[in-house]
Amino acid sequence: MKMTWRWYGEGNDNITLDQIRQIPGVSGIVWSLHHKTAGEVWEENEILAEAEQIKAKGFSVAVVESVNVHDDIKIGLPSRDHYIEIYADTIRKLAAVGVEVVCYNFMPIFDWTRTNLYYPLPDGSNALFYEKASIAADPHEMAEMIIRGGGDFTIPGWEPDRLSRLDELFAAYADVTEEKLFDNLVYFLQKLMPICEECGIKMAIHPDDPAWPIFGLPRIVRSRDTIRRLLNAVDNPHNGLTFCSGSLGTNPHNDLPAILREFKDRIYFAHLRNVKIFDNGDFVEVSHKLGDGNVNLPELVRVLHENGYEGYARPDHGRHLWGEEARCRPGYGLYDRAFGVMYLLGVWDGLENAKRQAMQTRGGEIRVGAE
Ligand code: DNO
Repeated sequence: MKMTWRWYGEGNDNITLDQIRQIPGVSGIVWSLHHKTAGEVWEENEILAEAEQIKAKGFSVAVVESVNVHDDIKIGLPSRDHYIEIYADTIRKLAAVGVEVVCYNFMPIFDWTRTNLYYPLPDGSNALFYEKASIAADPHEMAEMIIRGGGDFTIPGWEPDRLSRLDELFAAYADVTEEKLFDNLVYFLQKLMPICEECGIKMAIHPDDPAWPIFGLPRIVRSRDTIRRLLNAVDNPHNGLTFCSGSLGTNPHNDLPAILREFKDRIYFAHLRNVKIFDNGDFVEVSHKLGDGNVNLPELVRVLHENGYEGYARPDHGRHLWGEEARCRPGYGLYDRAFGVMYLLGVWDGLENAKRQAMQTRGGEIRVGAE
């Protein structure tokens, strides 16, 4: 398992690469050109400049999160082929600087959705929260809340310019059923696969967050069955998954260890975090520690270890600690994510030690047996 850290780029993140270097075990930066809107061309020199800056601090640039997919592709409009060509062009350019995995999502209009970005936790910290009842309300209101909550930073998937066209977008998606959205995703992936094969990029779709339809919009990557359907429909190793315990874990019926086992050969990136689900289905993001939420992270790390996981992982979101919410991106503060890294690597290192010891013991037994 290669540990990574999501960084939004110089001037676009309150955390610096020098700070990240001091978190033990982080070998890669998960990056993107965050100023690009979906469907925009990524220029070679921009990609190179970002990658060079990250590499100069000793990090790998192997994972990009995200290259956003244009709505015309998701809706299935005739213009989609044009946008798929642009996407393919970006993929080729990314491969040239050492990118191996592209994390993306296929959620209509919104990316991850929360109703409160600073929900107070009993320990005095605060975190992202989702309240089912307030989602029934006007999406405009929620969009404004999230944009406001981002403070000086724009939040990927919640860019003000896209959201000013919210009504237009909802109208465009009016006929996009779950089936249509699925077919459009398959169409997109089938077009991309030859390019991915040629340049070695793995596409790793991010599950829908939360793992159910919202505002009447379909969501199609939300459970073991829906993931299986997608991976089978485009049965190519370059069509893979970002396993996100925080997204899939919002639905307590999702058996996370079973998902890790079943798709072990197609998981290239893992977002490992915890959520606490309330009795009414609302949920809040909590620390990585066992017992603080509903996700059993030590068990997930154990299954990854048992799978021989060699892909990338990151601690994903964290709570905002010690007042850092005044300056950090919602969900992307420094402290809780750094704790997350150490927690996850602690479990992993323990498993590695146990494996080594077991091998030594077995080696001893074999020697003794041979005497
Ligand atoms: C949330 C992230 C998602 C993810 C996208 C991938 O913090 O995990 O926004 O980056 O869904 O396209």
